[in-house]
Amino acid sequence: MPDSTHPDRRDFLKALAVSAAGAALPYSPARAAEVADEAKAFLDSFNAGWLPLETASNEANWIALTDVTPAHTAAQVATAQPLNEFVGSPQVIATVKRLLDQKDKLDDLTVRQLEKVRLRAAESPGTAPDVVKARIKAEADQSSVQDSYDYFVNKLGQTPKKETANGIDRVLVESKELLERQDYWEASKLIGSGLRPGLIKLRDLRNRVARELGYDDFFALQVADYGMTVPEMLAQTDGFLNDARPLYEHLHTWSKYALAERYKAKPPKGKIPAHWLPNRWGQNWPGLVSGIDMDGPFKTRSKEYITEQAEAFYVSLGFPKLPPSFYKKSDLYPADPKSGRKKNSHASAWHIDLRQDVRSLMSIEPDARWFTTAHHELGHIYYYISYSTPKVPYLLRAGANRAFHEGIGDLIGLAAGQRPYLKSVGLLAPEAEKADQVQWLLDTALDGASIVFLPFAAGTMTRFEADFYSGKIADDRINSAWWEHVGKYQGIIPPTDRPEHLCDPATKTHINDDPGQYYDYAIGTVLKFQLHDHIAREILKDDPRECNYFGNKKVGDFLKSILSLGATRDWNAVLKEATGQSLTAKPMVAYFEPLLGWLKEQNKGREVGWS
Ligand code: X8Z
Ligand code: ZN
Repeated sequence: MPDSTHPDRRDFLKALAVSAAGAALPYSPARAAEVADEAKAFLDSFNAGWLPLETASNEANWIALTDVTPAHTAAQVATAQPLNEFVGSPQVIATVKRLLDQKDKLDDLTVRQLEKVRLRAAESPGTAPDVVKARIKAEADQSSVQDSYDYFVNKLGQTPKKETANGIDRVLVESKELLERQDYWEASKLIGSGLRPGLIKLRDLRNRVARELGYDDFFALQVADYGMTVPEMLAQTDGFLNDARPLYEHLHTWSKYALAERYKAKPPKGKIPAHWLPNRWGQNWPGLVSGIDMDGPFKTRSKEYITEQAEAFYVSLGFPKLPPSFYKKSDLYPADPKSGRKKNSHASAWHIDLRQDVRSLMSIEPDARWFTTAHHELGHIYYYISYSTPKVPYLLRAGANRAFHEGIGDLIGLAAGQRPYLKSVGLLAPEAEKADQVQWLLDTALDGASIVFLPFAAGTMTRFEADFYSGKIADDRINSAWWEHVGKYQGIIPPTDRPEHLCDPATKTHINDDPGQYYDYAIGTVLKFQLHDHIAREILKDDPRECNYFGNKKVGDFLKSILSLGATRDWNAVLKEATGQSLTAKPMVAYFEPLLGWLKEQNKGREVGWS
């Protein structure tokens, strides 16, 4: 196992200690070339020390999430410790600061790398070693509690029934019985109370870490990766919410009536009860449009088909086939219940060595949701592959920003969800083929990363985490603050009281193990429609609502031109050069324009909204 006392790394830290003090490399403003040389030498040695530690830590994390055991969690902690000591060493912090203070003497690529080192150091500042150590342990413990959790459904008068996350999700999509729905919804929330103490502890440790290098709080540190402040980020996400609000309110009202019919119940006044909706958090509402059954065609497909067909889409655009190691090393299917193995149930993509070792963790079953998710994950994987070239320094092997990383796979998911393509591969049921375009748009607006998703991503999640880390939410108000956000942004209420010990926000994976970053998905959603609009109109010369990327190498070249840059360029510039525009929700709103008119007609005489 690598550790920071390895002789090479010791030398590196010693040399830095001297240079940070300014003794070994005296600085004179006139000697810009010397500053550049020093920066280069620093980055070379940093990479040499960091990469093996990063790779070992990624590998240990992978094992800990795909096979949750106390030994694997302990190994995860043991491997993260030397990595964090190295990247956050006080000498690294001092040297990076001194070099960035002279950034006018450095080229853009060097500055960008140094900024990444600074952000990475800020996650584990060696100036507060005990806090960093405590954080590593608390992060690993929280993940292990989450990932080893067994869901149980409690039905009145019956012994509790063990259920998988996939099983709960299926009932929430398919069941028409409100009592059963409530049992399953409540089962999905039972995990929260056990995660509450760990989450509070993590909030405090994450904040203490972030404040060490001068960030207001942990949320501000995460936002800093965009080169933005928290108020700037919130202004941006609020802007998306405003743009989507009229359509969301109409979808909310329409869905309320459609669901009431489905459950043979009266449409509720105002907000929608959470257990009525076909997703644990109400983040997407699939399966509401009659005549559009997206799951049907998958009933005759194998689970292997899902990833292979997603790969085929990328390959048709000119991307390479996935390396054989992807299939060998990934963990794509639910764990065999007989094996007793526990694994994280959320999908993720991994770049283990920042070179060719790419993997995905999923629990694929052959259905529409996993089909979309597989396209999303392969978007991350093809991003990794595209920027793993000598042109992109290891420190910049990342998305133009994190939202680009999230948006690319969703873009291909949106393309693979267009009817001409689905028909060509036999995934379009005859009834869905005949459906009006407006019905198809309705399904798209309700499902996936789209209109219904934005109030959750840009509203509930983003605002809750901003408030949680800034200290606006007292410890005895966590659950009530969560539901205030859900009510305000999504127009959803819990079926019954949700007392404080329950901790419903902790039922969302990202709150525990991907914190302070959910706006990535909101921005990724907006970006997806912007890129899609450009591809359809400018490259395919086709209608954005009924087009087909499959097999189009020009589309592939366009995407590769973005992906292969990694984080070597400013994301605003990349977007502007690619689409001619800064980030804007206009193409998304325009995409659904025919739907808004139709919904207004449908909702005539109904009270729209929930305030
Ligand atoms: O977490 C994900 C991906 C992995 S990055 C599956 N998504 C968000 C979620 O599930 O909440 C994709 C859409 C939003
Ligand atoms: Zn993702």
